[in-house]
Amino acid sequence: MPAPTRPRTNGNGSSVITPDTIALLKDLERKALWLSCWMIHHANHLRPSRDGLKVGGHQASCASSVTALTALYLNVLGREDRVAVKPHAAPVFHALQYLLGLEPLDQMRNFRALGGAQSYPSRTKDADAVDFSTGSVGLGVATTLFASLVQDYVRLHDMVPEDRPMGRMIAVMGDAELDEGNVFEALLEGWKHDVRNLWWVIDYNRQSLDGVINDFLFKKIRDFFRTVGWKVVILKYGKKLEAAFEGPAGEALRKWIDDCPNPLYSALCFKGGGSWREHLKKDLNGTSGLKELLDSHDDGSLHALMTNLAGHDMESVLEAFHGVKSDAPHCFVTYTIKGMGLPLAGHKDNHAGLMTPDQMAGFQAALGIPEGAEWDPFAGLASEPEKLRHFLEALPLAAREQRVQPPRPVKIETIAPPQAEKISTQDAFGRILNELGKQEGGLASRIVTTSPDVTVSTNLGGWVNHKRLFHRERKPDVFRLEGVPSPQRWGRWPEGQHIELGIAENNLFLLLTALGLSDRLFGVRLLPIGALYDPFIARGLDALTYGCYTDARFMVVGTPSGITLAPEGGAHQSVTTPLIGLGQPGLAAFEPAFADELAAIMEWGFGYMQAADGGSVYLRLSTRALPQPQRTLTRELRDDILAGAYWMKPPAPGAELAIVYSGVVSPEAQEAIAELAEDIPGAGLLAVTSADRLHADWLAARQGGTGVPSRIERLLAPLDPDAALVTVLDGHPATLEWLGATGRHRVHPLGVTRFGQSGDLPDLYRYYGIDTEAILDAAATACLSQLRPVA
Ligand SMILES: Cc1ncc(C[n+]2csc(CCOP(=O)(O)OP(=O)(O)O)c2C)c(N)n1
Ligand SMILES: [Mg+2]
Repeated sequence: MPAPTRPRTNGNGSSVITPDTIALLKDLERKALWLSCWMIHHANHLRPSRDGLKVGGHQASCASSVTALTALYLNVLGREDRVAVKPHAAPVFHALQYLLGLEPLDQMRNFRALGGAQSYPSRTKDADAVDFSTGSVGLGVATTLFASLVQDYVRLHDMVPEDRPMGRMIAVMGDAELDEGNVFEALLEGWKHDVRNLWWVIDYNRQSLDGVINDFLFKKIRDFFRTVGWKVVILKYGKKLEAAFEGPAGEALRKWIDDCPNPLYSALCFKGGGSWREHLKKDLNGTSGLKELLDSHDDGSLHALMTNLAGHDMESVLEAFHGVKSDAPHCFVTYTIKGMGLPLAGHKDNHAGLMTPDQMAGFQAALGIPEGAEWDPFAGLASEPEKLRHFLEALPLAAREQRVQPPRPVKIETIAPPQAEKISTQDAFGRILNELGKQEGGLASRIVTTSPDVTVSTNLGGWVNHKRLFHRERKPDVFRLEGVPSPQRWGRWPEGQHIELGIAENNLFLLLTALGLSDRLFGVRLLPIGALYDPFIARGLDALTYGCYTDARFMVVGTPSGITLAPEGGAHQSVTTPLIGLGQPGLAAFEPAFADELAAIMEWGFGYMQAADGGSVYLRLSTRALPQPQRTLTRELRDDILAGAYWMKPPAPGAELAIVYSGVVSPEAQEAIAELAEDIPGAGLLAVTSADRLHADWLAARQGGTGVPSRIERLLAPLDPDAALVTVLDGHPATLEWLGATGRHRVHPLGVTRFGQSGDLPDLYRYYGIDTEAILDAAATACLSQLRPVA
């Protein structure tokens, strides 16, 4: 489906790049630079410090991308475009939002203070229009790629009006972000999925945090991007330098700059006019026309000429952006200088460098900003304030209405558990989705699944057979056409509802992030489900954290999990994922044992993913088939399952022992409680479906200080106050140990604390001490220690 073409006009419908427009943009670029530096200066030097800590901020990083960001926000962007702003240029973003009238002054005054503008752009915490959070470098960048895939998805599924122009998903990124492997993982995946409408603007200042980077990086960048089908636009020299290259010494000058090592160029940028002259005189001695060139420039104008890189040349940047003629992904390598225009320019240590109060005063004087007018949007600019105001008000981004209309909630139908006497939670998950896959419209039409090359082995095969793989192009299942028997039907088409990824788990979580933000990016509610082997959550953990941080809503299914994966061995067995579930903000973690619990949790989860105060959901599942309790969930039991725990065998009042289990070790716990029936008939068996929800509820009750007991306290109330708890799960015991802190109960924790290994279940459960015998031993120890007099 061709994207509607984008008019090359601004909000007034007039031509975009007139000399008048450029003059206004240059003025506003200066103002954005000033405001970003002032914001940082104010936070560090003028706001009283109560703790003596350095506040920080990155003036040099801001200076290097101010031209590109000004060009984008104040000229190029339309209302459908979405941008990930380089983390350390957050102040420029805030300044531009302020100029657009979208950010109150208070936010800038409180930069890096509680409730103020955030250090790095944050969707959830900033008051203005952040599209993609950034901070952990590389992740926001790659998310724009997946957002472009999601944009294609919602369009090809006819979920957005056909006449809505396609937005461009844009990352303005630091050059060192290309050191992050996740960026290349994403590039390859983007190539497979033929992503469109994607721009990455690389702030090629050739500096990272610690120093100056390799001279020939740009060649590698160019080659990488071309290899995966991107158009690469290199913006190297500005208009002044281009003009100088036309002169008699032009060729020699161009060659000198081209050959100039990055460290030397950076050092000269820092040192300024006289040092350029010295080097050029020495290195280009005898070049005809050089003397005239040097004589016609004083030190200041020679410095301006030699630092006239295209990334700081508004005209060149605008030409490049407006010169894009297709929806092919574009990479702009914009040559810049870190700290351009500031006394920090080019210095290798400038990343966290701050201008001194004297330097700021000099900068303020040079810009003609009167004292007291530091926050004024137009003070010191050449253009008339009225003209600037009018220009800004007419921009598409300045309009007050929301750029995205929130979608209506998707109604969640009842999810029935699969009927089986014995079934694993992974199998139940597959069957639930298989049933959903038979349905059209409603909930089923909003579910999108994805998996990093483990679709079949996590049991998504049935769903995919119904819904097929998503791809922009229709591609038949060749095995099927050739009559090769396979239970999998893997045709790809634009209507498909499963996005198959390569193995990289970072990509899984970033795609889930983009899918899980679709309501806020594109006004379309999707209910994404991602499945992967539980241990490999750790491989994509920063991306999972990023997704949660940015409040994307998805369901992640970690399966299989734990040492229950027995013969597969230690490299595939997860130990600490329950602790991730417990500790990760924005993620409600569950470890059900039975199919009916899973169905209830999934049904609830689809609602939680849409609730204003909801979040994402993590299900830790297993391939071990367990005998199922023959029961119909009462409303009360269902509520208990969702809240995190229920008594599978209620304790007698005053009972001195309870066994508490989570997940797949349910049979062992049940067996142990049955064996104890004679000796300790009152002992209870507590099934924990979500240590995370229980814990959160307990913390809230404690911290709320209302005196109302938490759910776990209410559940444990029938026990003797000194009762012992034997806790057990196929995962790290700390997941349940905290139960001992809720009262006086003594906890005897069982679980896995070492890497797993191959074996069968009896051997492994014995070896790691989570079998029935281990539970009974722990119960015996608990009861014995109870008899001992307290010292
Ligand atoms: C994942 C991650 N690792 C490390 C950092 C710390 N860090 C912040 S900025 C930076 C260097 C960034 O250099 P570049 O991307 O080139 O930005 P610029 O030069 O434009 O400031 C580093 C290492 C981080 N923010 N995220
Ligand atoms: Mg850099």
